[in-house]
Amino acid sequence: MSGRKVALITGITGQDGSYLSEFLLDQGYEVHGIIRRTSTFNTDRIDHIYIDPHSPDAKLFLHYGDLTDGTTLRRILEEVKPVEIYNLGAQSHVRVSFDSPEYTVDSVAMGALRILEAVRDYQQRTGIEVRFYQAGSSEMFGKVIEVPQKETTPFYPRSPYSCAKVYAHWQTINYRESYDLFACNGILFNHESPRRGETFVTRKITRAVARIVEGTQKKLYLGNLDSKRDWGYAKDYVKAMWMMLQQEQPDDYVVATGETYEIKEFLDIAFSHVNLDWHDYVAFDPRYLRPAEVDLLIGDPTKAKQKLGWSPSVTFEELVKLMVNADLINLNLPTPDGSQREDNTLNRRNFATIVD
Ligand code: NAP
Ligand code: G4F
Repeated sequence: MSGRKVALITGITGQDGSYLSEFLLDQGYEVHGIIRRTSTFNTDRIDHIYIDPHSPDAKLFLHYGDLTDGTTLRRILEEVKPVEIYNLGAQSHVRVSFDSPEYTVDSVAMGALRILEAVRDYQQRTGIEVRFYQAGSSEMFGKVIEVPQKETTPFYPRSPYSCAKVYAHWQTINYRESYDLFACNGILFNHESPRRGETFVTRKITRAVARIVEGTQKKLYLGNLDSKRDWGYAKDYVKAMWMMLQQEQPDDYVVATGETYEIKEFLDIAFSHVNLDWHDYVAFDPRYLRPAEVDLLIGDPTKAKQKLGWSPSVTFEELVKLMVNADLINLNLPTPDGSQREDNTLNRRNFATIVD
């Protein structure tokens, strides 16, 4: 591996992209991210680490592009010359993937293929190794075949999103074996944080708790409360991505806590943290049901622990409480345990814009 520390991240404006950027900057990397052009700024999660690129201190650089636009991806690769690529970009909402299957598959499955093709050509032409991380998902396990789920558990995807992730997973292995690419799949179980998108169930709940305390929300409408998830803390999980690319050999790893909880248990902790009973607020709306559900996810992180030396640092209860606290603080409300802001994404210094 060369001594250059230059990383390229797709999906840099997402939950994981923002934590990974912070982590890589701390490790001394020059970080490049691909962002989509939007009519309003969508860079809230990275604004606090963005410095005007004219400054000699700038280490974070942004490029307009899209996973559905292969030409631009190739051009950015040629320009940036990264030694590590983290492919985190995706239409990542499972329920939405049933509404927009073609777009989901284009960005998730074809997007990964487009980058792999670009890396293959670049590496062949320049002889420079580019290490590649593919953001795989526990959703790929889908229907329960084996518990806990590990690297060898067969996939049974149950949504357009997870079918696309399975495709990207196998193409990553195919390119590793066919073209000798240093390409790794992370099979990450659900990971959450105060930066989690507001329409995923955990953040939807913690945000509602804060708004109910504030008095601006009366009810929380949810779908299926019976599914179980293995929920960890996103900050821990992005470190595992980096660890995979620092190994001598490329490989695939499950990243999980090894514990699973029902959504009802998440509700219990979140509401009781502010002395409320969720049964008084939660109502059912069939709109949030999926045509096919993933009932039980629980991962076996033994390989990641043994080979990467990775382990989760935040318990389920701590995770729920830190998310509720962050949403209370966002509304300028006191936290029950007096904790302060752990997250700095609202301390906006600049808009992270490329062309203004
Ligand atoms: P996220 O918050 O939804 O972020 C997704 C990122 O992808 C955003 O930056 C988004 O940009 C970008 N994106 C969407 N469509 C794109 C396109 N066509 N071209 C380029 N970029 C595009 O997701 P996350 O939670 O950070 O997850 C990161 C990755 O890990 C995703 O691939 C997800 O599927 C996967 N994953 C997540 C989990 C989890 O529990 N969080 C678990 C397993 C795997 P905008 O900001 O412009 O929308
Ligand atoms: O929070 P969710 O939308 O996450 P889901 O479907 O597990 O997917 C997330 O984790 C995957 C890793 O396993 C990632 F690959 C994926 O990108 C994403 O980050 O839903 C969790 C559970 C589901 O069973 C869902 O049916 O919560 C249930 N649920 C119940 N009511 C709800 C709601 N989910 C959402 N989003 N909104 C609801 O109102």
